Amino acid sequence: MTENHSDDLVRYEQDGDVAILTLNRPEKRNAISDRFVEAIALAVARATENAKAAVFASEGTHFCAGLDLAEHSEKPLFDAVKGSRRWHAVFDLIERGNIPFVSALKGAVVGGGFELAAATHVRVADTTAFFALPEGTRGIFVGGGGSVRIARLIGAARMGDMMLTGRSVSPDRMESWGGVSYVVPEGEALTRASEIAARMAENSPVSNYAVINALPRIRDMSAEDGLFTESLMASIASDTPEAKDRLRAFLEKRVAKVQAPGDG
Ligand code: 1HE
Repeated sequence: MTENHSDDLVRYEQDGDVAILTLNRPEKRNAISDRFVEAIALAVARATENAKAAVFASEGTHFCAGLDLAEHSEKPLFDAVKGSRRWHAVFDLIERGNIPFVSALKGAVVGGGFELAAATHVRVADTTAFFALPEGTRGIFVGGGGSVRIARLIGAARMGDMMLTGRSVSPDRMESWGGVSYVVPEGEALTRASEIAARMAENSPVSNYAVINALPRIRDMSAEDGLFTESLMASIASDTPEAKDRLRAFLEKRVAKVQAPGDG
């Protein structure tokens, strides 16, 4: 495992092809300040350059308490707009970048913390995780892409309920809503997320790129445009030497078949 502190707010480690990005401001429950957003941007760029998949993890008992409310409360209006647009730009590097991201969730996954998790491609929560959107309580609104990403993930009605009531949602309920894909015992989210990322890193990078970039765009298209785009993406993906090698390896029985499901 190599380690290098590009910014101590986000610790960067790499294990083979998998980068581990650890939110590292536990004394403030990993609340995201402007400097924190830039540290995430740096770490994401580094992972995208050097790794084939990445995991967002967290120091302390919580994933992330969202926007740094102390910093935000001092911001003039235009700075708040620019700040929100910066979150959008940085989270877009995660959601529609070149490699898949997995988030390992525990404790508070709140406000902007949930928005960050929603920008990753797979979410793994341990049983201590709780999800909340307390923006209504704080007199603000989501600004980190949640009205698009979280609403599409769990549905605008459920998101509206969370925002209007400020209630906390358990990992099991969030799984039934489609907001997380795996619920694991306490303390095991990072291990499971790392295993999932390692599996993703074995895929063809072009296939991963297509999943990350084509799928969400196709969802936003008409069915007719989506099907046409799918044909183009499928042809590009399968026209690579890597795809041809992988297909040959299957036909020559040199690789494992698809397995029946294990424990998920
Ligand atoms: C913070 C923040 C923060 C903690 N900004 N400083 N997010 C929220 O509304 C969630 C606010 N936080 C909480 O409800 C709780 O802190 C937690 C449930 C996450 C954790 O509780 P706990 O008991 O472990 O910690 P704590 O004692 O509340 O907090 C420890 C310190 O972190 C304390 O500072 P200290 O100087 O008194 O030690 C807190 O003030 C500080 N802290 N959370 C700033 N968020 C892009 S738009 C997104 C909009 C949003 O994200 S809205 C949701 C904001």
